[in-house]
Amino acid sequence: MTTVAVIGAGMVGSSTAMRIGEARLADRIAIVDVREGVAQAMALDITQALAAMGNDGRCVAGWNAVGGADVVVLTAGLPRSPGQSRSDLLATNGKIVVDCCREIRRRAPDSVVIVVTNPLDEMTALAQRALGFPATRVIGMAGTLDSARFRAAIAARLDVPASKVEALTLGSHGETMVPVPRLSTVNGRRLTELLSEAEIEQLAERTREGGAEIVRLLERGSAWWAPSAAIVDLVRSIVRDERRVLPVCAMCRGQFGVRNTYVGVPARLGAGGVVEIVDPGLTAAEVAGLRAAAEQIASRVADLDAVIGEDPAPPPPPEVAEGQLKVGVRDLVYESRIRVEARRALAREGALHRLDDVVAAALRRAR
Ligand code: 2OP
Repeated sequence: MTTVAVIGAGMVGSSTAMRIGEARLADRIAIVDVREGVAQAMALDITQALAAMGNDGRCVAGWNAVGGADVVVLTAGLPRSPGQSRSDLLATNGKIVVDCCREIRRRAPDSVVIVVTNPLDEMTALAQRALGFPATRVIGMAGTLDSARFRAAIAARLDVPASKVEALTLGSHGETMVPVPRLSTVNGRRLTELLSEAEIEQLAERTREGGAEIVRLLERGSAWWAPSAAIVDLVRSIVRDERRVLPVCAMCRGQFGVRNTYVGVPARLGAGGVVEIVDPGLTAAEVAGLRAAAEQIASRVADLDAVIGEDPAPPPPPEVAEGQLKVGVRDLVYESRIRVEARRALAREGALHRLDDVVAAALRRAR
């Protein structure tokens, strides 16, 4: 029996729960909201909708229903208002994420957690610390959404079916997003052969601004149809152990030169979460974009302690469980700080190429 829990019964959460039911990805769907009546209403409405469709799936409300869930989708938090950036939500949503993670840790300790709450990259890093789960079991959903937006923009510009377009975005779910037009194709032809650099940059910018464009139009709330479709893509690969490579916010442990930081990268997703992070053959310039995104995320994560006002992390799990480097949870934040400070100092000296060595030496001294 497969249980998928969705935390947050707003538009993203409830449409995700409905899509999971429609796609028959779970025998049982749990839905939770701080507004208990709303979660109960959504559970009833979704169960009745599934019955209308001849589908035996059931949706149940409340934290009790989350017990033993295989996958938990965390959407709880405030959406952006017009004019707000995703990072304006850092403090408010950070507290909500930490509270929800306490419950998830207790009720679904073996689950794979997909974080959707904004600011996505920072909330994913925070959730991993608060959960104390191996980083392979905590990922953020952004890349499948941003790549779908890039794909839709390319399809509209060239007037071709979206199904004939392959598009990839990496980096953050924000201004340091890294659309990768070099690896984007239309009917098998490289996008870079079909449009000029300037035209591609316009599409990339529209993609970076894709969420904000909808927030402005809605005036209240943010997108849900594309986010929920993009979430379900991840849920499917996990519950069916499809091991597809999808762009997600995942913890890098040295891949692309990014150490112990969450950032959007291509990852193979299976039953236990991230099976491996995959290098699609990025150029030096694309890797530089990815690293710039990772550094910005790391510096914001380093600020989270002050925002949250308490240490949400449980005792560090033994890293051997992940077969990774011996680095404790606290070090993730500590290393981010060292990295940000070292980066500033080395940039002044024009010696950024020494960054990894300097950070590694500082960490050795600190331990
Ligand atoms: C979006 O980009 C809400 O961040 C989400 O639409």
